[in-house]
Amino acid sequence: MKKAIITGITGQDGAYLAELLLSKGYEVFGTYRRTSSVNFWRLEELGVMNNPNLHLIEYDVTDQAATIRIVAKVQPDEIYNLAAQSFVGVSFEQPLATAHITGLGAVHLLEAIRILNPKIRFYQASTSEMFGLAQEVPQSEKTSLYPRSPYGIAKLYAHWMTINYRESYDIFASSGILFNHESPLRGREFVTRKITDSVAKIKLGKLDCLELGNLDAKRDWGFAKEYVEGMWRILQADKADTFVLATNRTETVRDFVIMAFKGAGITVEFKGNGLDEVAVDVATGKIVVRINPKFHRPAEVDLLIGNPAYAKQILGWESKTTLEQLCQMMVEADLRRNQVGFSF
Ligand code: NDP
Ligand code: GDR
Repeated sequence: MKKAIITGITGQDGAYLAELLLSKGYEVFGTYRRTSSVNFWRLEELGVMNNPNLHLIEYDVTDQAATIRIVAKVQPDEIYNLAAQSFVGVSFEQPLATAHITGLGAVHLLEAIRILNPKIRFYQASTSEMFGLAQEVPQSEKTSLYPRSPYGIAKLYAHWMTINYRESYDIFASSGILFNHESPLRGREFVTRKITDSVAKIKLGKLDCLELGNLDAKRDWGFAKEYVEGMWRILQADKADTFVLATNRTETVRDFVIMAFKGAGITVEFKGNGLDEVAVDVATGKIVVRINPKFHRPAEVDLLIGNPAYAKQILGWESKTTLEQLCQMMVEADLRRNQVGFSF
């Protein structure tokens, strides 16, 4: 039975990856942080909490000694480093905490592997945010990097350290440059889930209006459950490498808003410009979306669209769920949850 450590098991990807690895017969050691009220709602929704092969371990990725102890104790075959301060907006307010967790955290794990057992396979959760100010369209493994946030820069450091440990110490250390991937398990601060949750609340009469920032940003959005399959394939490849996982389709935040309302049976129309832009419910004339400048970022990533050809060629991985299907799945989940007062 293979053993895997997943850091950040309480997050969206951690939960889906745990479900996948358990279904493949792995013994999974998932790490979570001590907080005043830990929540495992995603693992509960996926129904894996009581799986006897799932072990939950309290751990903080900023603690090097704890990292060594956990790796020594578990003796894993694979480590998936998903732990991060992963919210771009917050990284502008907490650049140092983001650097410690999102940047240095990866190196704590790489050092543990180097010291204890260089045969352990390591996956680093790199991100399309590293492309930042896009130097090329679509972006591939060969596109040069120009991050635009403390988060993107911390991830860039972890990404290059992963490559450096691969080249310096012959460690099977791979990096997945994943474009945005969403699901009903997405955190509510991220724009897609914020939109689908608010659309559900508006539909049910629990909210009047949704406030957003930059509607022009374009993202390549895929379905998270497919992307964790890609992570697993990356660690089963013949050699360690860097892979882009993406859909190769990009849409604006504005388009996602229209799609989400449509999914709840509401037709909206955007009117006005800049900070005065609003979306109106065509049937009632009510304003259902307006701009709040507090959601604008000091520096923005305007356009992301990935080229996943290399992952398809080497891993046989490709995204299958369309954005319309994904959006519909999220709207329906949020409608169900809001009907019963679910609060995550
Ligand atoms: P989430 O924000 O949902 O999950 C992040 C996880 O990291 C949570 O379990 C969180 O714990 C944990 N964590 C945060 N700080 C620490 C710490 N100091 N020590 C240990 N664990 C910590 O992110 P996703 O699941 O969406 O993403 C997974 C990874 O992939 C992240 O590294 C993210 O940056 C990266 N990524 C995500 C993409 C996406 O579109 N989703 C795209 C590309 C990369 P807690 O629950 O306690 O907060
Ligand atoms: P992103 O995701 O920054 O791409 O990072 P997010 O959903 O936060 O933002 C996407 C785009 O939407 C714009 N936007 C808003 N964003 C949020 N969160 N809230 C709003 O109200 C809002 N209005 C407009 C943003 O400005 C941005 O352009 C995600 C995270 O999962 C990272 O961890 C991951 O690495 C990248 O995706 C790939």
